[in-house]
Amino acid sequence: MSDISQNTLVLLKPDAVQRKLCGDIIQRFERKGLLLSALKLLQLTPEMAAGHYAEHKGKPFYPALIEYITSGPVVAMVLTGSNAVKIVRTMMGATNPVDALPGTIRGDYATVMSCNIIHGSDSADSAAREIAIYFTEQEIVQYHLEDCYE
Ligand code: RTP
Ligand code: MG
Repeated sequence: MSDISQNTLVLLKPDAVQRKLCGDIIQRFERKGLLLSALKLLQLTPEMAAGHYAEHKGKPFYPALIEYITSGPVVAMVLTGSNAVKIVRTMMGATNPVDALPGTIRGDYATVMSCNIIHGSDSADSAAREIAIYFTEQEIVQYHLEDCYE
């Protein structure tokens, strides 16, 4: 697997904000070694939610998914690092929290698929598409760690 740095889009879903889990989840990613390149709290419009979840339009769970993701503010961030897409997906755990292992974010904090705490891009192509929904190019700050903090 390539060591080339990637960006990935993470959303802390409305239940993460309501349950005050944002700091804890961000800390997990920082401790892992991923860099925060962009961060904001926002309320998704139905249009933004439909763009984000376009691949699921028409599926039985789609209306509930849009209602859930627009039910309150979310925290959106761009995380950067080697293999960031795969690393974030591994740290998130399985989509259905019933199958998510302890130690993963969904495994530790969620019980049902309809409120599963976190979204992470599932590929580099998805990441590029999703990042553009939430952030302008100017809002993404690419930087290097000073030698003493590497
Ligand atoms: P996400 O996009 O939110 O990061 O989740 P994911 O990749 O792990 O799962 P995905 O298949 O993309 O599904 C998006 C969200 O839709 C809900 N879902 N419900 N059968 C169902 O009832 C069902 N399948 C998916 C989940 O909330 C999932 O996170
Ligand atoms: Mg997905």
